[in-house]
Amino acid sequence: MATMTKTIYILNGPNLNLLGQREPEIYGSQTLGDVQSLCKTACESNGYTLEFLQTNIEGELVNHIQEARTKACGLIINPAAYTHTSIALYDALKTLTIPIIEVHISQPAARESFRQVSYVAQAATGTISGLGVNSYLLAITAVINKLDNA
Ligand code: CA2
Repeated sequence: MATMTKTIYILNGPNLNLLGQREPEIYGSQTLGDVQSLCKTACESNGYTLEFLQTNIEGELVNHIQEARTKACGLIINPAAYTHTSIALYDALKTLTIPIIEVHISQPAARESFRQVSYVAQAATGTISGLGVNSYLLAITAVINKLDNA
């Protein structure tokens, strides 16, 4: 039997490289580097490898999602503003058969009207939002539970 890859992809969209540097009242004071370290520890302590990426470019997110088709056993994505606009991300995510968890640091449902639609949610297995950077750790638990109970 082929061995299943044990790599979890975490993709981050535009402006998340600024995490911890602006709007701490909405997004907290931890940096994306801090989030990456927390996620690495959470994955490795459960026997998984982490691939953690950020890009401001929509097409690069599409490329990473396509890469995940063969290289990942689960995908976690914070698409940032592309959540609310991107049919390209929706189409790419629909080609995956692995668990997909959409994460948000804030709670878009409690924010502006333009954040009330998520194209990504329509392709995701589940969504975790509003829990600060802990949303990422809960998403890792969700992916691992899905895989271990499959
Ligand atoms: O709450 C989230 O995680 C969001 O995905 C963040 C996006 C927003 O467009 C989504 O509606 C919800 C914005 C990311 C911007 O990141 C910044 C980080 C620090 C300072 C300024 C922006």
